[in-house]
Parts: sequence; C-alpha cells; structure tokens
Amino acid sequence: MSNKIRQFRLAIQSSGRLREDSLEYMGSLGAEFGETAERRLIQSCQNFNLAIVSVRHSDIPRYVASGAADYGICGANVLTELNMTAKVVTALPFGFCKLVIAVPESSNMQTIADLEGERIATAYPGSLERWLQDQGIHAAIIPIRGSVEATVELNLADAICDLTQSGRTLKAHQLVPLATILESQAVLIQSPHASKPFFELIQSQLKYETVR
Ligand code: PRT
Repeated sequence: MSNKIRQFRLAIQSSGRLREDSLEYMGSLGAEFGETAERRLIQSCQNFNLAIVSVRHSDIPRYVASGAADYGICGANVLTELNMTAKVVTALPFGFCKLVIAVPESSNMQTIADLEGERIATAYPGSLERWLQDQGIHAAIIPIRGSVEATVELNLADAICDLTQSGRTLKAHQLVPLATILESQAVLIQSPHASKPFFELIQSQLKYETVR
C-alpha cells in the first residue's frame, strides 16, 4: 500500500465571473499557484498539498457531493438550481447577485399574479419552476442557455428570469425587475467525503510552510 498522502482538491470555475475572485481568495489564505497553466484542468498548488480543479461552474456541486473534489467555490444560486444541499464552510465576499423575474418596461405585467399564462425564458428552470409552484402561478418555462435578456425583444418570451448584479443589462434591454426569486453570493462548500475540514487543512499547510 502506498504511503503517499492524497492531494486535497478544490473545484473552482474554469473561466467566468467567479474564477479570478476564487484564485484571489485562495491566495489571501497563503496558497501559491505560480503561472496558471490555463489548459491544465488539475493544477497543483506550489506550497500546499492542494490541487485546483477547474470545471464548469454548474458542475462544481456534483464534484463536491461525489468526493471527486474535497471542496468547491460556487455561487449559492447553483446549489438552489440543482436542488442540492451542501455543507457551506463560509460565505465569500464576491459573486453577489439576484435571480429576478423581469418584464418589459412597457408591459401590463405589474404583479406576480400577472405572470399567469405567460412565457418566461430562463437559464435557471429548476429555481423558476419551484418558485412558480410556491406562488401558485402557471406559466410556460422556456429554457435558454444564455443571452436570456434578448428573448423578449425577439418574442420568444414575455418575461425573463435571470441573474442581475448592477441592473445595467436589464436596463439596456428595457426590462424591469418584477420579483426577486433569490439572492446569492459565492460560497465555499465541503464534501461529505473530505477527510479534513477546510480551515484545518489550510492551518496544517501553513504550519508546514513555517517549519519547512
Ligand atoms: O462555468 P459555467 O459556464 O457553467 O457557468 P456560467 O455560464 O453560469 O458562468 P458565469 O461566469 O456567467 O456565472 C457564474 C456565477 O457568477 C453565477 O452563477 C452567479 O453565482 C455569479 N454572478 C454574479 C453572475 C452575475 N453576478 C451576473 N451578473 N452571473 C451572471 N451574471 C450575468 C447575468 O446572467 C446577466 O447576463 O450578468 C448579466 C447581468 O449583469 P448586470 O451587472 O448587468 O446586472
């Protein structure tokens, strides 16, 4: 049997809004990565017994749940979308956004009840479906992978359900928020299979660093 200690793994977004903040956060804890080899999907940390696993944001909860990654950094909204619970180690100070229903500025839809029978385009069909059920509203969900804000102008939908942060994208498409489905920020999650709590791992690696 090998005595080699298995490297711990942290799953982060491979590219997109949360990647740089996730790397910066790990840097603030003392982790060093050197030159990021963008094509390397599993990259060893230079000074910690930790590898960064770069994957699609929406896949992070599954990697962590299965134990393929010990820890992960993702938006809380993706846990809601996948209807998954995870051990949240800590909430992180980035990735702040809201999942909202938005309608055209000129629309007659002014209350949640006005969504009855309408078509709502979204990249978050799971979250939307559960919210509509809770509200007792029957609406057609149009699943779209991206550029959701354009769907109303193109008459594919009557309203949208999408993430917003500054609100500028909604405004640019003459859309206004009608309801907030959830508020989100980045969270650090831990696998039920992880053999060490996240901060214990960080502490042990820092101690090792100082005696090395
Ligand atoms: O990696 P993968 O392709 O699976 O994920 P992804 O395409 O969802 O990645 P990405 O980078 O778009 O989003 C990753 C996560 O960042 C989201 O799930 C949220 O947790 C978080 N986040 C924070 C945001 C935003 N803010 C945000 N504003 N994600 C997306 N947006 C988009 C939104 O969809 C809209 O198109 O930004 C636009 C609106 O921004 P404002 O500032 O104009 O309101």
